[in-house]
Amino acid sequence: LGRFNWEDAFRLDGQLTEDERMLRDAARNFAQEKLQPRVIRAFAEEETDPAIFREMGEMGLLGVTVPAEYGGLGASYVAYGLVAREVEWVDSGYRSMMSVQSSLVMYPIYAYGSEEQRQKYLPKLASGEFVGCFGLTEPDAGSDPAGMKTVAKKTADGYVLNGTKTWISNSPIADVFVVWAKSEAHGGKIRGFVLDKGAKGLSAPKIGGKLSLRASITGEIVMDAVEVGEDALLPHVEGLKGPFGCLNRARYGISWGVLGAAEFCFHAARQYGLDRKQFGRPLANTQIYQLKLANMLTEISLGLQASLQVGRLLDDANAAPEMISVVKRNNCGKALEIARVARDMHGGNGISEEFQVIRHMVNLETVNTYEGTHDVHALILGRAITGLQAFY
Ligand code: TGC
Ligand code: FAD
Repeated sequence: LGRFNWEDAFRLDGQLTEDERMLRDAARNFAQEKLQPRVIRAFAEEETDPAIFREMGEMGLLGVTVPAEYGGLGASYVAYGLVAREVEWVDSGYRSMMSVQSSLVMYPIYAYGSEEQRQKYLPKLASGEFVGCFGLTEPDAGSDPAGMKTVAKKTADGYVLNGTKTWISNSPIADVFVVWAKSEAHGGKIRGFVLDKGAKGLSAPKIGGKLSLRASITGEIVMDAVEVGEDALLPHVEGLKGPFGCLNRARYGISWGVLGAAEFCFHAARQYGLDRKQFGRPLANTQIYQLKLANMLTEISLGLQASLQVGRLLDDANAAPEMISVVKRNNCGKALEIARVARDMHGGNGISEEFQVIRHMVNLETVNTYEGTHDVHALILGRAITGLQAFY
Protein backbone atom coordinates (compact mmCIF):
# COMPACT_ATOMS: atom_id res chain seq x y z
CA LEU A 1 0.00 0.00 0.00
CA GLY A 2 1.21 3.52 -0.81
CA ARG A 3 1.86 6.40 1.55
CA PHE A 4 -0.94 8.90 2.21
CA ASN A 5 -0.32 12.53 1.21
CA TRP A 6 -2.80 14.86 2.93
CA GLU A 7 -2.11 17.52 0.29
CA ASP A 8 -3.15 15.20 -2.57
CA ALA A 9 -5.31 12.52 -0.99
CA PHE A 10 -6.38 10.71 -4.18
CA ARG A 11 -3.17 11.41 -6.15
CA LEU A 12 -4.82 13.89 -8.53
CA ASP A 13 -1.35 14.82 -9.73
CA GLY A 14 -0.83 11.35 -11.20
CA GLN A 15 -4.14 11.55 -13.10
CA LEU A 16 -3.03 14.61 -15.09
CA THR A 17 -1.07 14.77 -18.32
CA GLU A 18 2.39 16.33 -18.40
CA ASP A 19 0.95 19.38 -20.23
CA GLU A 20 -1.80 19.81 -17.63
CA ARG A 21 0.72 19.65 -14.78
CA MET A 22 2.96 22.21 -16.49
CA LEU A 23 0.10 24.67 -17.01
CA ARG A 24 -1.11 24.09 -13.44
CA ASP A 25 2.39 24.86 -12.10
CA ALA A 26 2.71 28.00 -14.25
CA ALA A 27 -0.70 29.21 -13.07
CA ARG A 28 0.29 28.51 -9.45
CA ASN A 29 3.49 30.54 -9.76
CA PHE A 30 1.64 33.40 -11.42
CA ALA A 31 -1.16 33.41 -8.83
CA GLN A 32 1.22 33.31 -5.89
CA GLU A 33 3.76 35.80 -7.28
CA LYS A 34 1.51 38.32 -9.03
CA LEU A 35 -1.96 38.05 -7.49
CA GLN A 36 -1.38 37.10 -3.85
CA PRO A 37 0.68 40.23 -3.02
CA ARG A 38 -2.13 42.50 -4.29
CA VAL A 39 -5.26 40.87 -2.99
CA ILE A 40 -5.60 42.06 0.61
CA ARG A 41 -5.36 45.69 -0.44
CA ALA A 42 -7.52 45.23 -3.56
CA PHE A 43 -10.29 43.71 -1.46
CA ALA A 44 -10.02 46.35 1.27
CA GLU A 45 -10.05 49.25 -1.21
CA GLU A 46 -12.60 47.59 -3.55
CA GLU A 47 -10.12 48.10 -6.39
CA THR A 48 -9.77 46.07 -9.59
CA ASP A 49 -6.47 46.46 -11.40
CA PRO A 50 -7.21 46.17 -15.17
CA ALA A 51 -3.51 45.34 -15.73
CA ILE A 52 -4.30 41.88 -14.33
CA PHE A 53 -6.00 40.99 -17.63
CA ARG A 54 -2.85 41.73 -19.60
CA GLU A 55 -0.71 39.84 -17.11
CA MET A 56 -3.03 36.84 -17.31
CA GLY A 57 -2.98 37.14 -21.10
CA GLU A 58 0.82 37.08 -21.18
CA MET A 59 0.72 33.86 -19.16
CA GLY A 60 -1.78 32.27 -21.56
CA LEU A 61 -4.47 32.04 -18.88
CA LEU A 62 -7.26 33.69 -20.93
CA GLY A 63 -9.16 31.38 -23.29
CA VAL A 64 -7.21 28.30 -22.31
CA THR A 65 -9.50 26.02 -24.36
CA VAL A 66 -9.76 28.33 -27.40
CA PRO A 67 -7.63 27.14 -30.38
CA ALA A 68 -4.17 28.65 -30.78
CA GLU A 69 -5.03 30.23 -34.16
CA TYR A 70 -7.27 32.68 -32.24
CA GLY A 71 -4.75 33.34 -29.47
CA GLY A 72 -5.82 30.64 -27.01
CA LEU A 73 -3.84 27.60 -25.86
CA GLY A 74 -6.08 24.92 -27.35
CA ALA A 75 -5.72 23.08 -24.03
CA SER A 76 -8.14 20.70 -22.30
CA TYR A 77 -11.09 21.56 -20.06
CA VAL A 78 -9.20 19.80 -17.28
CA ALA A 79 -6.35 22.29 -17.81
CA TYR A 80 -8.87 25.15 -17.66
CA GLY A 81 -10.21 23.80 -14.36
CA LEU A 82 -6.71 23.52 -12.91
CA VAL A 83 -6.05 27.18 -13.78
CA ALA A 84 -9.32 28.24 -12.11
CA ARG A 85 -8.32 26.32 -8.96
CA GLU A 86 -4.93 28.07 -8.74
CA VAL A 87 -6.35 31.55 -9.33
CA GLU A 88 -9.22 31.09 -6.86
CA TRP A 89 -6.77 29.75 -4.25
CA VAL A 90 -5.90 33.46 -4.05
CA ASP A 91 -9.33 35.03 -4.57
CA SER A 92 -12.70 34.19 -6.14
CA GLY A 93 -12.80 37.69 -7.67
CA TYR A 94 -9.64 37.10 -9.71
CA ARG A 95 -11.02 33.76 -10.93
CA SER A 96 -14.24 35.54 -11.83
CA MET A 97 -12.33 38.04 -14.02
CA MET A 98 -10.57 35.16 -15.76
CA SER A 99 -13.60 32.91 -16.21
CA VAL A 100 -15.92 35.62 -17.55
CA GLN A 101 -13.30 36.53 -20.15
CA SER A 102 -12.65 32.89 -21.10
CA SER A 103 -15.99 31.08 -20.85
CA LEU A 104 -18.55 33.85 -21.17
CA VAL A 105 -16.94 36.15 -23.74
CA MET A 106 -14.30 34.25 -25.75
CA TYR A 107 -16.29 30.99 -25.85
CA PRO A 108 -19.51 32.47 -27.38
CA ILE A 109 -17.54 34.52 -29.91
CA TYR A 110 -15.61 31.38 -30.86
CA ALA A 111 -18.58 28.97 -30.84
CA TYR A 112 -21.38 31.22 -32.17
CA GLY A 113 -19.51 34.02 -33.93
CA SER A 114 -18.66 34.69 -37.58
CA GLU A 115 -15.08 34.35 -38.79
CA GLU A 116 -14.84 38.17 -38.85
CA GLN A 117 -16.01 38.38 -35.22
CA ARG A 118 -13.48 35.72 -34.19
CA GLN A 119 -10.62 37.56 -35.89
CA LYS A 120 -11.69 40.95 -34.57
CA TYR A 121 -12.08 40.02 -30.92
CA LEU A 122 -10.44 36.75 -29.89
CA PRO A 123 -6.71 37.55 -30.18
CA LYS A 124 -7.13 40.81 -28.23
CA LEU A 125 -9.28 39.13 -25.57
CA ALA A 126 -6.66 36.36 -25.27
CA SER A 127 -3.86 38.88 -24.73
CA GLY A 128 -5.91 40.90 -22.24
CA GLU A 129 -5.74 44.01 -24.44
CA PHE A 130 -9.55 43.83 -24.49
CA VAL A 131 -11.61 43.18 -21.36
CA GLY A 132 -14.95 41.42 -21.91
CA CYS A 133 -18.22 41.09 -20.03
CA PHE A 134 -21.38 38.98 -20.35
CA GLY A 135 -24.83 40.47 -19.83
CA LEU A 136 -27.63 38.02 -19.12
CA THR A 137 -29.05 38.99 -15.68
CA GLU A 138 -31.50 41.87 -15.42
CA PRO A 139 -33.13 43.63 -12.46
CA ASP A 140 -36.30 41.54 -12.94
CA ALA A 141 -34.73 38.41 -14.48
CA GLY A 142 -32.06 36.60 -12.44
CA SER A 143 -32.73 32.91 -11.95
CA ASP A 144 -35.31 33.17 -14.72
CA PRO A 145 -33.41 34.66 -17.68
CA ALA A 146 -36.30 33.79 -20.02
CA GLY A 147 -38.08 36.74 -18.37
CA MET A 148 -35.57 39.27 -19.74
CA LYS A 149 -36.91 42.59 -21.03
CA THR A 150 -33.98 43.69 -23.17
CA VAL A 151 -35.11 43.89 -26.79
CA ALA A 152 -33.42 44.22 -30.16
CA LYS A 153 -35.47 45.85 -32.92
CA LYS A 154 -34.49 45.54 -36.58
CA THR A 155 -33.40 48.67 -38.40
CA ALA A 156 -32.52 49.12 -42.08
CA ASP A 157 -28.92 47.99 -41.60
CA GLY A 158 -28.81 46.39 -38.14
CA TYR A 159 -30.51 46.55 -34.76
CA VAL A 160 -31.33 48.97 -31.98
CA LEU A 161 -31.04 47.61 -28.43
CA ASN A 162 -32.88 48.79 -25.32
CA GLY A 163 -32.65 47.36 -21.81
CA THR A 164 -30.66 47.11 -18.59
CA LYS A 165 -28.45 44.29 -17.36
CA THR A 166 -27.33 44.20 -13.74
CA TRP A 167 -24.71 42.48 -11.58
CA ILE A 168 -22.35 42.19 -14.53
CA SER A 169 -18.73 41.22 -13.76
CA ASN A 170 -16.09 43.42 -15.45
CA SER A 171 -18.68 45.71 -17.14
CA PRO A 172 -17.39 49.13 -15.95
CA ILE A 173 -13.94 48.40 -17.44
CA ALA A 174 -15.09 46.34 -20.43
CA ASP A 175 -14.23 46.97 -24.07
CA VAL A 176 -16.41 44.13 -25.39
CA PHE A 177 -19.99 43.42 -24.24
CA VAL A 178 -21.66 40.09 -25.07
CA VAL A 179 -25.35 40.78 -24.34
CA TRP A 180 -28.47 38.68 -24.75
CA ALA A 181 -31.73 40.22 -25.95
CA LYS A 182 -35.12 39.20 -27.33
CA SER A 183 -34.95 39.92 -31.04
CA GLU A 184 -38.20 40.97 -32.68
CA ALA A 185 -36.85 40.07 -36.10
CA HIS A 186 -36.31 36.47 -34.88
CA GLY A 187 -39.80 35.91 -33.49
CA GLY A 188 -38.86 37.24 -30.04
CA LYS A 189 -36.18 34.54 -29.61
CA ILE A 190 -33.12 35.31 -27.48
CA ARG A 191 -30.09 36.27 -29.56
CA GLY A 192 -26.54 37.29 -28.68
CA PHE A 193 -24.97 40.62 -29.68
CA VAL A 194 -21.39 41.85 -29.36
CA LEU A 195 -21.21 45.55 -28.52
CA ASP A 196 -18.13 47.75 -28.44
CA LYS A 197 -17.33 50.22 -25.69
CA GLY A 198 -18.11 53.77 -26.77
CA ALA A 199 -21.27 52.92 -28.73
CA LYS A 200 -23.77 55.74 -28.41
CA GLY A 201 -26.33 55.01 -25.67
CA LEU A 202 -24.17 52.30 -24.02
CA SER A 203 -23.00 52.84 -20.43
CA ALA A 204 -21.79 50.58 -17.62
CA PRO A 205 -22.00 52.19 -14.18
CA LYS A 206 -20.23 50.48 -11.29
CA ILE A 207 -22.21 48.84 -8.50
CA GLY A 208 -20.57 50.01 -5.28
CA GLY A 209 -20.89 48.81 -1.70
CA LYS A 210 -20.34 45.10 -2.31
CA LEU A 211 -19.22 43.22 0.80
CA SER A 212 -18.19 40.18 -1.27
CA LEU A 213 -15.95 39.73 -4.33
CA ARG A 214 -14.56 43.22 -3.81
CA ALA A 215 -11.42 42.64 -5.92
CA SER A 216 -13.60 42.05 -9.00
CA ILE A 217 -15.47 45.04 -10.37
CA THR A 218 -19.22 44.62 -11.02
CA GLY A 219 -21.64 46.95 -12.78
CA GLU A 220 -24.72 47.41 -14.89
CA ILE A 221 -25.02 47.55 -18.67
CA VAL A 222 -27.47 50.23 -19.71
CA MET A 223 -28.56 50.19 -23.35
CA ASP A 224 -30.50 53.28 -24.35
CA ALA A 225 -31.26 52.92 -28.05
CA VAL A 226 -27.83 51.46 -28.88
CA GLU A 227 -27.55 51.11 -32.66
CA VAL A 228 -25.41 48.30 -34.05
CA GLY A 229 -24.82 46.84 -37.49
CA GLU A 230 -25.86 43.36 -38.63
CA ASP A 231 -22.27 42.32 -37.89
CA ALA A 232 -22.91 42.65 -34.12
CA LEU A 233 -25.29 39.66 -34.12
CA LEU A 234 -23.82 36.27 -33.13
CA PRO A 235 -25.10 34.36 -36.16
CA HIS A 236 -24.82 30.74 -35.10
CA VAL A 237 -27.11 30.38 -32.07
CA GLU A 238 -30.69 31.15 -31.14
CA GLY A 239 -32.62 30.72 -27.87
CA LEU A 240 -31.57 30.24 -24.26
CA LYS A 241 -29.22 27.44 -25.26
CA GLY A 242 -26.85 30.23 -26.41
CA PRO A 243 -26.15 31.72 -22.97
CA PHE A 244 -26.52 28.31 -21.29
CA GLY A 245 -23.84 26.83 -23.55
CA CYS A 246 -21.44 29.45 -22.13
CA LEU A 247 -22.69 28.92 -18.57
CA ASN A 248 -22.00 25.19 -18.78
CA ARG A 249 -18.32 25.94 -19.24
CA ALA A 250 -18.11 28.71 -16.66
CA ARG A 251 -20.00 26.65 -14.05
CA TYR A 252 -17.66 23.73 -14.63
CA GLY A 253 -14.63 26.04 -14.13
CA ILE A 254 -16.18 27.37 -10.92
CA SER A 255 -16.49 23.81 -9.61
CA TRP A 256 -12.66 23.59 -9.65
CA GLY A 257 -12.11 27.21 -8.62
CA VAL A 258 -14.05 27.06 -5.36
CA LEU A 259 -12.03 24.04 -4.29
CA GLY A 260 -8.90 26.20 -4.61
CA ALA A 261 -10.46 28.66 -2.17
CA ALA A 262 -11.45 25.75 0.08
CA GLU A 263 -7.93 24.32 -0.04
CA PHE A 264 -6.49 27.68 1.00
CA CYS A 265 -8.85 27.67 4.01
CA PHE A 266 -8.06 24.03 4.86
CA HIS A 267 -4.29 24.59 4.73
CA ALA A 268 -4.60 27.80 6.76
CA ALA A 269 -6.72 26.11 9.45
CA ARG A 270 -4.29 23.18 9.67
CA GLN A 271 -1.27 25.47 10.09
CA TYR A 272 -3.09 27.67 12.56
CA GLY A 273 -4.02 24.63 14.65
CA LEU A 274 -0.41 23.41 14.69
CA ASP A 275 0.95 26.83 15.69
CA ARG A 276 -1.64 27.96 18.22
CA LYS A 277 -1.56 26.49 21.72
CA GLN A 278 -4.44 26.56 24.22
CA PHE A 279 -4.79 24.47 27.39
CA GLY A 280 -1.09 23.61 27.06
CA ARG A 281 -1.24 21.89 23.65
CA PRO A 282 -1.71 22.75 19.98
CA LEU A 283 -5.33 23.22 18.91
CA ALA A 284 -4.60 20.60 16.23
CA ASN A 285 -4.01 18.11 19.04
CA THR A 286 -7.71 18.13 19.96
CA GLN A 287 -10.28 15.72 18.59
CA ILE A 288 -12.78 18.37 17.46
CA TYR A 289 -10.11 20.29 15.52
CA GLN A 290 -8.95 17.09 13.78
CA LEU A 291 -12.53 16.11 12.95
CA LYS A 292 -13.03 19.45 11.19
CA LEU A 293 -9.79 19.01 9.22
CA ALA A 294 -10.77 15.44 8.26
CA ASN A 295 -14.15 16.66 7.01
CA MET A 296 -12.45 19.38 4.93
CA LEU A 297 -9.96 16.98 3.39
CA THR A 298 -12.73 14.52 2.55
CA GLU A 299 -14.98 17.04 0.79
CA ILE A 300 -12.12 18.68 -1.12
CA SER A 301 -10.77 15.31 -2.31
CA LEU A 302 -14.19 14.02 -3.41
CA GLY A 303 -14.96 17.33 -5.13
CA LEU A 304 -11.69 17.34 -7.07
CA GLN A 305 -12.26 13.79 -8.33
CA ALA A 306 -15.78 14.69 -9.44
CA SER A 307 -14.65 17.81 -11.31
CA LEU A 308 -11.83 15.86 -12.95
CA GLN A 309 -14.32 13.28 -14.20
CA VAL A 310 -16.70 15.94 -15.56
CA GLY A 311 -13.73 17.68 -17.20
CA ARG A 312 -12.60 14.48 -18.91
CA LEU A 313 -16.17 13.96 -20.19
CA LEU A 314 -16.29 17.58 -21.43
CA ASP A 315 -13.03 16.97 -23.27
CA ASP A 316 -14.68 13.92 -24.89
CA ALA A 317 -17.76 16.07 -25.76
CA ASN A 318 -19.73 13.65 -23.59
CA ALA A 319 -20.73 15.70 -20.51
CA ALA A 320 -24.39 16.44 -19.68
CA PRO A 321 -25.37 19.83 -18.17
CA GLU A 322 -26.80 18.05 -15.12
CA MET A 323 -23.33 16.67 -14.31
CA ILE A 324 -22.11 20.28 -14.24
CA SER A 325 -24.99 21.21 -11.91
CA VAL A 326 -23.85 18.47 -9.50
CA VAL A 327 -20.28 19.74 -9.29
CA LYS A 328 -21.09 23.48 -9.40
CA ARG A 329 -23.68 23.12 -6.64
CA ASN A 330 -21.88 20.65 -4.41
CA ASN A 331 -18.40 22.15 -4.64
CA CYS A 332 -19.68 25.71 -4.03
CA GLY A 333 -21.76 24.62 -1.06
CA LYS A 334 -18.94 22.55 0.43
CA ALA A 335 -16.33 25.28 -0.14
CA LEU A 336 -18.54 27.84 1.58
CA GLU A 337 -19.01 25.53 4.57
CA ILE A 338 -15.25 24.84 4.72
CA ALA A 339 -14.49 28.58 4.67
CA ARG A 340 -17.01 29.22 7.47
CA VAL A 341 -15.52 26.44 9.62
CA ALA A 342 -11.94 27.62 8.90
CA ARG A 343 -12.98 31.11 9.99
CA ASP A 344 -14.22 29.67 13.27
CA MET A 345 -11.05 27.59 13.78
CA HIS A 346 -8.98 30.78 13.62
CA GLY A 347 -10.86 32.21 16.61
CA GLY A 348 -10.75 36.01 16.79
CA ASN A 349 -7.92 36.14 14.26
CA GLY A 350 -10.37 34.58 11.80
CA ILE A 351 -12.10 37.90 11.27
CA SER A 352 -8.87 39.72 10.37
CA GLU A 353 -8.00 40.45 6.73
CA GLU A 354 -4.47 39.24 7.47
CA PHE A 355 -5.56 35.62 7.88
CA GLN A 356 -7.67 35.78 4.69
CA VAL A 357 -10.22 33.09 5.56
CA ILE A 358 -13.06 35.55 6.09
CA ARG A 359 -12.39 37.09 2.66
CA HIS A 360 -12.75 33.66 1.07
CA MET A 361 -15.88 33.08 3.14
CA VAL A 362 -17.67 36.22 2.00
CA ASN A 363 -16.51 35.73 -1.59
CA LEU A 364 -17.95 32.23 -1.67
CA GLU A 365 -21.37 33.63 -0.75
CA THR A 366 -21.39 35.23 -4.21
CA VAL A 367 -20.05 32.16 -5.97
CA ASN A 368 -22.79 30.06 -4.35
CA THR A 369 -25.33 32.50 -5.88
CA TYR A 370 -24.06 33.40 -9.35
CA GLU A 371 -24.12 31.10 -12.39
CA GLY A 372 -27.28 29.48 -11.00
CA THR A 373 -27.93 29.54 -7.27
CA HIS A 374 -27.40 26.48 -5.07
CA ASP A 375 -31.17 25.90 -5.04
CA VAL A 376 -31.66 26.48 -8.78
CA HIS A 377 -29.13 23.71 -9.47
CA ALA A 378 -31.08 21.48 -7.07
CA LEU A 379 -34.19 22.16 -9.16
CA ILE A 380 -32.31 21.38 -12.40
CA LEU A 381 -31.32 18.04 -10.85
CA GLY A 382 -34.79 17.50 -9.39
CA ARG A 383 -36.24 17.90 -12.87
CA ALA A 384 -33.79 15.35 -14.27
CA ILE A 385 -34.54 12.90 -11.46
CA THR A 386 -38.34 13.14 -11.51
CA GLY A 387 -39.18 14.47 -14.95
CA LEU A 388 -41.22 17.15 -13.19
CA GLN A 389 -40.59 20.88 -13.66
CA ALA A 390 -40.67 22.61 -10.23
CA PHE A 391 -39.46 26.12 -11.16
CA TYR A 392 -42.99 27.43 -11.65
P1 TGC B 1 -35.39 25.47 -20.11
O1 TGC B 1 -36.78 25.29 -20.63
O2 TGC B 1 -34.85 24.53 -19.14
O3 TGC B 1 -34.38 25.59 -21.34
C1 TGC B 1 -34.55 26.55 -22.38
C2 TGC B 1 -33.66 26.15 -23.55
O4 TGC B 1 -32.29 26.14 -23.13
C3 TGC B 1 -31.75 24.81 -23.25
N1 TGC B 1 -30.91 24.56 -22.07
C4 TGC B 1 -29.60 24.34 -22.15
N2 TGC B 1 -28.77 24.25 -23.20
C5 TGC B 1 -27.47 24.02 -22.94
N3 TGC B 1 -27.00 23.87 -21.67
C6 TGC B 1 -27.81 23.95 -20.60
N4 TGC B 1 -27.30 23.85 -19.38
C7 TGC B 1 -29.17 24.19 -20.81
N5 TGC B 1 -30.25 24.34 -19.99
C8 TGC B 1 -31.30 24.56 -20.78
C9 TGC B 1 -32.95 23.90 -23.29
O5 TGC B 1 -32.66 22.68 -23.94
C10 TGC B 1 -33.94 24.73 -24.06
O6 TGC B 1 -33.58 24.68 -25.43
P2 TGC B 1 -34.70 24.75 -26.57
O7 TGC B 1 -33.93 24.63 -27.85
O8 TGC B 1 -35.63 23.60 -26.29
O9 TGC B 1 -35.39 26.08 -26.42
O10 TGC B 1 -35.33 26.95 -19.53
P3 TGC B 1 -35.99 27.58 -18.30
O11 TGC B 1 -36.39 28.97 -18.69
O12 TGC B 1 -37.05 26.68 -17.72
O13 TGC B 1 -34.70 27.63 -17.35
C11 TGC B 1 -34.73 27.24 -16.07
C12 TGC B 1 -33.34 27.32 -15.36
C13 TGC B 1 -33.59 27.64 -13.94
C14 TGC B 1 -32.68 25.98 -15.49
C15 TGC B 1 -32.39 28.35 -15.97
O14 TGC B 1 -33.04 29.48 -16.34
C16 TGC B 1 -31.16 28.65 -15.11
O15 TGC B 1 -30.16 27.95 -15.17
N6 TGC B 1 -31.18 29.77 -14.34
C17 TGC B 1 -30.00 30.28 -13.68
C18 TGC B 1 -29.55 31.54 -14.38
C19 TGC B 1 -28.07 31.71 -14.38
O16 TGC B 1 -27.30 30.78 -14.19
N7 TGC B 1 -27.63 32.92 -14.62
C20 TGC B 1 -26.22 33.17 -14.70
C21 TGC B 1 -25.95 34.56 -15.20
S1 TGC B 1 -24.26 34.76 -15.70
C22 TGC B 1 -23.38 34.83 -14.29
O17 TGC B 1 -23.86 34.66 -13.23
C23 TGC B 1 -21.96 35.11 -14.47
S2 TGC B 1 -21.07 35.31 -13.01
C24 TGC B 1 -19.56 35.05 -13.68
C25 TGC B 1 -18.40 35.30 -12.82
O18 TGC B 1 -18.20 36.46 -12.39
O19 TGC B 1 -17.61 34.33 -12.67
P1 FAD C 1 -33.19 35.54 -7.64
O1 FAD C 1 -33.38 34.79 -8.90
O2 FAD C 1 -34.17 36.63 -7.33
O3 FAD C 1 -33.16 34.50 -6.42
C1 FAD C 1 -33.32 34.88 -5.05
C2 FAD C 1 -33.49 33.61 -4.22
O4 FAD C 1 -34.67 32.90 -4.65
C3 FAD C 1 -32.33 32.61 -4.34
O5 FAD C 1 -32.12 31.96 -3.10
C4 FAD C 1 -32.85 31.59 -5.35
O6 FAD C 1 -32.26 30.30 -5.19
C5 FAD C 1 -34.33 31.56 -4.99
N1 FAD C 1 -35.17 31.12 -6.12
C6 FAD C 1 -35.27 31.70 -7.35
N2 FAD C 1 -36.14 31.00 -8.11
C7 FAD C 1 -36.60 29.98 -7.34
C8 FAD C 1 -37.52 28.90 -7.56
N3 FAD C 1 -38.14 28.73 -8.74
N4 FAD C 1 -37.76 28.04 -6.53
C9 FAD C 1 -37.12 28.20 -5.35
N5 FAD C 1 -36.24 29.18 -5.08
C10 FAD C 1 -35.99 30.07 -6.07
N6 FAD C 1 -24.99 37.84 -14.19
C11 FAD C 1 -24.61 38.00 -15.49
O7 FAD C 1 -25.42 37.89 -16.40
N7 FAD C 1 -23.30 38.28 -15.80
C12 FAD C 1 -22.34 38.43 -14.85
O8 FAD C 1 -21.17 38.66 -15.17
C13 FAD C 1 -22.71 38.30 -13.48
N8 FAD C 1 -21.80 38.52 -12.49
C14 FAD C 1 -22.21 38.57 -11.19
C15 FAD C 1 -21.33 39.00 -10.20
C16 FAD C 1 -21.75 39.13 -8.88
C17 FAD C 1 -20.82 39.66 -7.85
C18 FAD C 1 -23.07 38.75 -8.53
C19 FAD C 1 -23.56 38.84 -7.11
C20 FAD C 1 -23.96 38.31 -9.50
C21 FAD C 1 -23.54 38.24 -10.84
N9 FAD C 1 -24.45 37.88 -11.86
C22 FAD C 1 -24.09 38.01 -13.18
C23 FAD C 1 -25.87 37.66 -11.55
C24 FAD C 1 -26.17 36.27 -10.99
O9 FAD C 1 -26.09 35.31 -12.00
C25 FAD C 1 -27.56 36.32 -10.33
O10 FAD C 1 -27.42 37.06 -9.13
C26 FAD C 1 -28.09 34.92 -10.05
O11 FAD C 1 -28.38 34.23 -11.24
C27 FAD C 1 -29.35 34.94 -9.15
O12 FAD C 1 -30.30 35.85 -9.64
P2 FAD C 1 -30.93 36.96 -8.66
O13 FAD C 1 -29.82 37.66 -7.97
O14 FAD C 1 -31.89 37.77 -9.46
O15 FAD C 1 -31.72 36.14 -7.54
